[in-house]
Amino acid sequence: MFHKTPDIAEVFERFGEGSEVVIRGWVYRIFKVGGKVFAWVRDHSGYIQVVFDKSYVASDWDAVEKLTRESSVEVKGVVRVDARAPGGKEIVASNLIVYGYSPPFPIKGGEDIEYLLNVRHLWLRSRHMIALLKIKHTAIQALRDWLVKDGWWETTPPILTGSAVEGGATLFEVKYFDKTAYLSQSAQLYLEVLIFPLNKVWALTPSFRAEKSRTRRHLSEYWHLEVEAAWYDMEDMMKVAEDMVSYAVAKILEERKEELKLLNRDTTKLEKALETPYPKITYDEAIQILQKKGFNLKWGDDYGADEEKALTEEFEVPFFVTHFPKHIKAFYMKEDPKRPEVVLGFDLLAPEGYGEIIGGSQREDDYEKLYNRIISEGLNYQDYEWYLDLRKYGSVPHSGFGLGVERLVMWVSGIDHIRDAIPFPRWRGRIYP
Ligand code: NSS
Repeated sequence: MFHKTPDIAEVFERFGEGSEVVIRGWVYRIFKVGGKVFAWVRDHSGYIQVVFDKSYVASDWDAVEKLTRESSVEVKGVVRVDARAPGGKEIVASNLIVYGYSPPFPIKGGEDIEYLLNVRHLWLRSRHMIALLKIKHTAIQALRDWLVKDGWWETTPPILTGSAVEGGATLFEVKYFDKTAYLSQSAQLYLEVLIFPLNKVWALTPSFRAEKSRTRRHLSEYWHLEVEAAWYDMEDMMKVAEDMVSYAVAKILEERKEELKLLNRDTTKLEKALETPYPKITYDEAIQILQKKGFNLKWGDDYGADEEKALTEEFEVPFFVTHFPKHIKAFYMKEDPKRPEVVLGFDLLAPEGYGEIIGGSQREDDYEKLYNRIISEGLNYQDYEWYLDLRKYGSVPHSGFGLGVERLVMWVSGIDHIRDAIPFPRWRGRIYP
């Protein structure tokens, strides 16, 4: 039944005065002036004004009069160039087919966030959400393009897992037949396995974190792009991170101009992220900066969103924080041979208050050291036997990182909450729709 009709954007691009077109979409706005009915019809590509004039419309006029917002329609008509129409063109309709009328739409404008979350399945049709969905598409495509061009293998690690990567506190348990399994927090350990057959690997998967508190930047389910490579040290991996991020920002600036404009994004700020390398500070320096700014922190303390926000005031571009104290970081991070109290770990923080978008490290590749870390963290050694095997059979220096796709989208789009960087946000208390 599908016959191809032009996208609405194509009507603006390819169809001149007098050409006949058929378009399909949803009524976005409707108003009646002097016996005529004006409907703005939208599809994924944009919207166009359709003019229904009784004397031109061959189909039932009643169908036109009954049109409502969000009715799904097919319109046949003739293109007319008219400066008064949005975008400079309109369609003078000769025929209308209504696929589905819509009762009064539950979103009229001005509703609060809680309400909009409950009608999320309908709110996703808004121009705001369409812009964000498209920016995310372009972000993912750009990241993938970069990796493919640079020779990385895409892989498919599992979501149902037997052990924690990022600590037990945020694990979601699942009943797995007569056992307990967990939803993946990170594909990292599996990607570490896959570098032995494939050298340089990546995966884009959902990751799950049972975050207890609601914040602007935490979801309980998010999209995680993770990379892992044999023979790469921490510096090599930081270069991958900055090249990938700056490439994605460039693509979004180039291909999503309209959407960034609709979101009122100040793109001059974003353009600064095109230039690499990004600045690097150590954890020690970060602590000094924070102390000067009046934070009550000492060396060895972990820090959170407020501190990260304060650090971002020092930079106009994304920047790295490196060499964290061992005890605040995950068991798999390699200890710095020059300074055993710190690890070869890094975060990439986005400017303008956004904070961490990437977390990564060089991995501990020494069997004994890793074994001891697993034991001293109180982890169950049996759960990680297979992981330790990687340090037994041809261990190799290697590194990797994880990028939170919604964190990237949030920053690039300039939105103040992560919820609109994902169509169906989940956090504690919310699993609808
Ligand atoms: O916990 S991370 O910092 N690191 C890892 O999971 C590593 N195992 C990744 C790796 O090296 N392969 O998470 C990585 C990123 C982090 O920088 C955020 O951008 C994002 O994942 N992240 C989140 N996004 C949204 N919501 C939540 N709750 C969240 N947690 C992490």
